Amino acid sequence: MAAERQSSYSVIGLAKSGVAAANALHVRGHQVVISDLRDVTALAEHLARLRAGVEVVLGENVVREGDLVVVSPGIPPRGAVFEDARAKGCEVIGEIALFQRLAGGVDTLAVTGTDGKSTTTCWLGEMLRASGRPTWVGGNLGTPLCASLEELTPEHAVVAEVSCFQLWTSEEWHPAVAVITNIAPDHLGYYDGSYDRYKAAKRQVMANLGAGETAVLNADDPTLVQWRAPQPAVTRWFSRDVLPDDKEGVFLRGDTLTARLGDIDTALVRVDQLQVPGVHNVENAMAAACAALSFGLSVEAVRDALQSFAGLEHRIERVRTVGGVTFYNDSKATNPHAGEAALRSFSESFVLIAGGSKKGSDFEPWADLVADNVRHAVLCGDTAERIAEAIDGRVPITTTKTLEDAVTAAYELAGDGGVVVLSPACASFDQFRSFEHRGEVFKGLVANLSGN
Ligand code: UMA
Repeated sequence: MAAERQSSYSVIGLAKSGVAAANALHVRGHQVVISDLRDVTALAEHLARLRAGVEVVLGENVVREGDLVVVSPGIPPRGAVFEDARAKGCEVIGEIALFQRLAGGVDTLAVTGTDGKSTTTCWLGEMLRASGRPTWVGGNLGTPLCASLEELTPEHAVVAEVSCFQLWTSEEWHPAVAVITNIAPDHLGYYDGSYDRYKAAKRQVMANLGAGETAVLNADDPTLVQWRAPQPAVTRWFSRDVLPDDKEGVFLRGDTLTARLGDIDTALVRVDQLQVPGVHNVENAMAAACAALSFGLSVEAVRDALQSFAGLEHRIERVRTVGGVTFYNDSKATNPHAGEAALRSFSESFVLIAGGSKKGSDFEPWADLVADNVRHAVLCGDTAERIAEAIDGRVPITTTKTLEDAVTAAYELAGDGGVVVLSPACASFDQFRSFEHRGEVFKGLVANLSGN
């Protein structure tokens, strides 16, 4: 492998990816210099995780002549580093490509797309775990792939969320299964406004698939429906409609997620057996199931995980049903835009708990969705008054001082069969340390409710 032949590396960016890459190279006995434009104060948290013996340069990016250059995803394509590396004849690779060079052929399943990639990645991870396979889940959703290297055994499978930032510098990226959830203009600033370059980066996820490997694409997406994995890899599909006879994959027949592999259609689960709400989550479920079945997992393992997955923590996470009321925690909705997903996710009208600290948000478009989807709003925190103004009498409102009082009020208002969703549309700092802390407190309050 090239990474083992090369002994000297310039790692660019001293945040999560750079530190994981530098540490992985250092333990393998390579010479590493890591550099970052920021200063020691800004990088203190990352410097604390860097192994002693790695050379550090701050305030500039350093490309040493003859080095293999490893870039972090946050280095934009127009960054001076690429020019410098070209001038010095250095090869440049991204952190995920380095992972593959060092991981020695570990089975990797990759998920990219504009929306839904974190949920699909984690759901697919649950399916692998349900099959009994040791599984490591990470990548763009938080922990860089190089950080897995010290934990992986030959039995492991890795489920990787990969972003366009990671893919465009990783031409050799070669998973066994590649999923693209959907594609829409995003991050165009990074690509100097070019949607074509963004699409090309996403497409890179499946560019190296070979015999026995599979691309899983969204048949309802106008761009992706035109794409195919390179021959001889297989292309499979997921869709909200019954797939045409010439397409294999996972699709909705009525309210049942159904797999078609070969000529056989197999019912997996009904939509109401999924714990996470919303059409977007049905799509995520189908994408993950299609990837898992393509990787050879049993229908039983896929069914188990389809039914047990409770969603990502703090993102429309199902908490508990108590006294006939089901509670969801969407504490990660720290602004009105992020709060819109929850408002679109439930078929029945629900009780919303919203409000938090002030940051000058525009609540009007969000409040229109509240008016259409919420039957009672319980407001607390510094923004309660401002949100009430935006709702403007279209939904009944109860105002409380604390989250504890809000949970009690919402529980009573929801009644048997009702749904309560904490989706604040605001930051948490008026009463909590972080959105995670707010979500934990909410889950604790719900755990303490009695069913009588
Ligand atoms: N820097 C330079 N020179 C430059 C530009 C930046 O030295 O020319 C430095 C910066 O000062 C910074 C570092 O390089 O210290 C950049 O690091 P980074 O932004 O790549 O940060 P990481 O902590 O390594 O995080 C990255 C991903 N960040 C981005 O893609 C911007 C994280 O995704 C990912 O979780 C992490 O790797 C682990 O894989 C974040 C993200 O926003 C969550 N992703 C985008 C998204 O999801 O939409 C793509």
